[in-house]
Amino acid sequence: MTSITALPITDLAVQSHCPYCALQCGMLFGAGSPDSPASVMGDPHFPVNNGDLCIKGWTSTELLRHPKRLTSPLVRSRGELRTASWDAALDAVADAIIETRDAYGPDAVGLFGSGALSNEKAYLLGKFARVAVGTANIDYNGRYCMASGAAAGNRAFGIDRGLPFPLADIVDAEVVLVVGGNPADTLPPVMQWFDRQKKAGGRLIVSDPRRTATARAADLHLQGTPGSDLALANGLLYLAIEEGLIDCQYVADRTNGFDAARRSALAYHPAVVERRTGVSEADLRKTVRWLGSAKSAMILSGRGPEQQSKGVDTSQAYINLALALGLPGRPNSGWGTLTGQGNGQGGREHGQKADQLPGYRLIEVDAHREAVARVWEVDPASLPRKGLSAFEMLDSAGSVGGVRTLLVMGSNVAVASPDAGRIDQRLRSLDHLTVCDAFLNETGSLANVVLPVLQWAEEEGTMTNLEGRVIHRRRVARPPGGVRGDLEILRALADRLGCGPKFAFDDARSVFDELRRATAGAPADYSGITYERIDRERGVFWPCPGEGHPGTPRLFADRFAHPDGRARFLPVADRPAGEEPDDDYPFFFTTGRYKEHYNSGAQTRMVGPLVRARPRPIVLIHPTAAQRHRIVNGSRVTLESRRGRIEFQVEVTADVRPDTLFCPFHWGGEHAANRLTNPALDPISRMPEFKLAAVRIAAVEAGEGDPS
Ligand SMILES: Nc1nc2c(c(=O)[nH]1)N[C@H]1C(S)=C(S)[C@@H](COP(=O)(O)OP(=O)(O)OC[C@H]3O[C@@H](n4cnc5c(=O)[nH]c(N)nc54)[C@H](O)[C@@H]3O)O[C@H]1N2
Ligand SMILES: Nc1nc2c(c(=O)[nH]1)N[C@H]1C(S)=C(S)[C@@H](COP(=O)(O)OP(=O)(O)OC[C@H]3O[C@@H](n4cnc5c(=O)[nH]c(N)nc54)[C@H](O)[C@@H]3O)O[C@H]1N2
Ligand code: SF4
Ligand SMILES: [Mo]
Repeated sequence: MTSITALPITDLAVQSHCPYCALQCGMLFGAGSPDSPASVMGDPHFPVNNGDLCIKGWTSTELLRHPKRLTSPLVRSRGELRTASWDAALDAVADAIIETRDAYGPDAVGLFGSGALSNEKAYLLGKFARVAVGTANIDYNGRYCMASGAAAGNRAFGIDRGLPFPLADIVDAEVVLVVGGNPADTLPPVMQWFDRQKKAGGRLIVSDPRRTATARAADLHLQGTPGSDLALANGLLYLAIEEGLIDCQYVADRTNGFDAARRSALAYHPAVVERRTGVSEADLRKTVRWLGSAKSAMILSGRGPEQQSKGVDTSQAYINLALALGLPGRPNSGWGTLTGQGNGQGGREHGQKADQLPGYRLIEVDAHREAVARVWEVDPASLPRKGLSAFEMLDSAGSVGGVRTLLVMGSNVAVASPDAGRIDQRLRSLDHLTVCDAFLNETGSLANVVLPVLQWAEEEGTMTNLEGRVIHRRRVARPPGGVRGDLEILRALADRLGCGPKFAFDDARSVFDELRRATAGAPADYSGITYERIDRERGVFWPCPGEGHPGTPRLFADRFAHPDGRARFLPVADRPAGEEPDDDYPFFFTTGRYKEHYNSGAQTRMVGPLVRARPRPIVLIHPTAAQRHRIVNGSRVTLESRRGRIEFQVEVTADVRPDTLFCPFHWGGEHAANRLTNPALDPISRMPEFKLAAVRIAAVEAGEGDPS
């Protein structure tokens, strides 16, 4: 097994990047056996992490030669998954696609992609759906992740690049407000930038219903009720107006629509907002004064305000505030959303989203269809239209008019989806399910065919980090025999579907060359980016419309991306969540992450040190609520929502609000937090409401003592 303590890295060390989150920390891999690098350390020269890694990064090489690694395709026969040859497995997948297409039409074939996929894979999966299968139904797990922040960015600024500036700009921001993000656990090396900001005299404000590690590092913690973020932001705009903090010149020169936003904010008197959010008027005033009187200030959003059925409007409410204070485009200032997955940014640009074509083009816009059809050498009319969003596609599975054959690449949908009990049933009712993964996760266990794939360190490709910086993942380890890359799998399937020539790529670089052509002139323009440039420049920021173009680390200094160059205010009103606590289900239930585990846990639940540090999910409950239910540290409670019931161990802590229970979603089956969550969807982004469901404590049992 790979050592987790860094061995000396020699001159032979190879630069690459972490398999997990959107920081894409630079790593140096030490020479080991030809099969697997002996050690890994943070790359001190990569300007995002500067040598830091989190515990997931340190331990990531354990995944490479893991005993549970799949090394042969699996095909279900007589009820069981059994090893099979690649030809047999690929034939089975292609036959299922063809049979479904013949019987029900192409839209009955669904494809589910991922923000874990490289740009090349996301691009090719999107092309595979539209050209080889001909289905409208392709979507991906970014719909569960960045869809609300992204939609708000597009609406307000005309472009969606999560951060419109490099992370290093944080250092010189006088004030930073982090809304519903917990980077101390979810992007740990980012904290170096906040530490430096603080040393330079800056202030940090965190809004979170939990007292998180990030909130502890803050100068001010706004511990509002789950789902009250929209009211909070409108309340801050009200106070900014009342306190004369609006940047009138900026509003006049660079924006549209302020009057309507101003009028709608006037309903958010501080007394009303204090009652709605639980945040005191004094703290609201302090927040707006700090933000409004600083020379530079940032509002950074995490999944807290975004994973709500009003996630887009909530994000817009914070953008309205940022615009009213004149922040976007000013140095060390602006609004941004902290992207989550390794390629959460690039993954939402290159066409694996139901409404999208490469380069952030839109599938419903004729000129965009024509541009991409030209590169693909197909008739624009042959391209399908917009398909179903992630949850809606899964929920349609097996039903009349729904998806009947599904291929999943890079997501553990059985664990990560809201109302996971229902999705489990839907997946079981499919005619055929294929999962491409390096491990047999909960979704793969339900599949008809599992195709074992290369892992991140065994193949090359590009990823786009949370700053919009396109980076190069190198091949640093030799794969075990028997596995194939996702690109090779798509090519083999396209061959079987009679589309081989359009997918005849020998490697990631040749796919990237086509991606560059397909994005030329588009919002997310990669045409000037090459592997060589990325290596030379330690990443290139899009848009980069030509090889002579320097790339764009900072957006909005002179203009926004709408045709008139202006940003848009929109009036947004608070509304109830899909489900609010009531007499039957009196608690808010909200979900999030541990530092030691990643998303559905499919990868990190197999890494020894991570499992030892966090063997199971634990529900946080406030002492007052605990006392009422005779709960002590270590008790086991059964939580019930309208959709399911789950038993958890508890930790009693004043870190969480008395009306709120918190639990991570990194486990499946009987530990799946998502058995309780509510699939109410945002009307614009189709983002599910992961951050708030109503639950009750149905039973309490004595447990094994203090869980911590
Ligand atoms: N260790 C680790 N790191 C990760 C990941 C991981 O799984 N584990 N996943 C990666 C991915 S894909 C993502 S998207 C990012 C996510 O990164 P974050 O957004 O930082 O992560 P979350 O923990 O989902 O949510 C952030 C906070 O929102 C709070 N919250 C809950 N409900 C509300 C609410 O109604 N309002 C507000 N204001 N806050 C609320 C939670 O208490 C939580 O602390 O992390 C990335 N990094
Ligand atoms: N309750 C609740 N639910 C949530 C969230 C929440 O905050 N609360 N957050 C949501 C968010 S933000 C996200 S991003 C999702 C994430 O949840 P998932 O979509 O399940 O993502 P992962 O757990 O990262 O699963 C990735 C899978 O893809 C595989 N994989 C990684 N790289 C590749 C590759 O290159 N090719 C292939 N074929 N496979 C690969 C891994 O082995 C793993 O099995 O969960 C969402 N669900
Ligand atoms: S912060 Fe993210 S990219 Fe960096 S080491 Fe940790 S998981 Fe990997
Ligand atoms: Mo995410």
